[in-house]
Amino acid sequence: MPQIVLLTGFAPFGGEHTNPSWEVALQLDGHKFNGVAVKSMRLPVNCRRASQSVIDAIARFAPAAVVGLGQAGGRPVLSLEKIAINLADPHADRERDGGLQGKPVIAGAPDAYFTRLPLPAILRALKRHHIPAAVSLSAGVYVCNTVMYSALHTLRRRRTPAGFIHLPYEAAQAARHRAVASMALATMTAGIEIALETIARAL
Ligand code: PCA
Repeated sequence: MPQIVLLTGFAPFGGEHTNPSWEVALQLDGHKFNGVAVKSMRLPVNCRRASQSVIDAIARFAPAAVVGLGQAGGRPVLSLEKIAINLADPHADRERDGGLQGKPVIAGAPDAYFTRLPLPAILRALKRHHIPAAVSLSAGVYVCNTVMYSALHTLRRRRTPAGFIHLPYEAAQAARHRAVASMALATMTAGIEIALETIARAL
């Protein structure tokens, strides 16, 4: 079986008509990086179901790497997530104090995992190509963090590279909000291609 990298994106949520994470993942589906083919998958915006989908996909495809993408509306740059925590609040998108009602993503599992993506190399490559990006120390407590945590926990013994990158709103979304950060979809797609190239080279 050829090696694959599992690339996940999400359905639209919070009143949006699109989610840049799925737009980008869909564009890259089937692309090959260093002989590793991208398998893109759209996840529901639901902690329990998204977590189960990722765990099932890892069992089914035995990917060489897992890269999750998600929308972080309002963030100005590509956010390379450093940490996933064992806390999920299914209402975090609607509540100002998201996290207070949180429950473990996986009961009895460790409090947190660090990403296993080569963030310094990815950040260097993105900067070289003039794509705005930064390391982020919180993926939140909602579905994105849940997916990142589930992948890292599932793959903990295999040491498979896995991690998560949050994307800003795409420009067309931001046009419907008032003064909010955004990025062109083409720039985000180019950034994720560079990240995948860097990950595939390190496999
Ligand atoms: N972003 C949300 C969930 C789905 C998405 O694209 C998050 O940051 O958790």
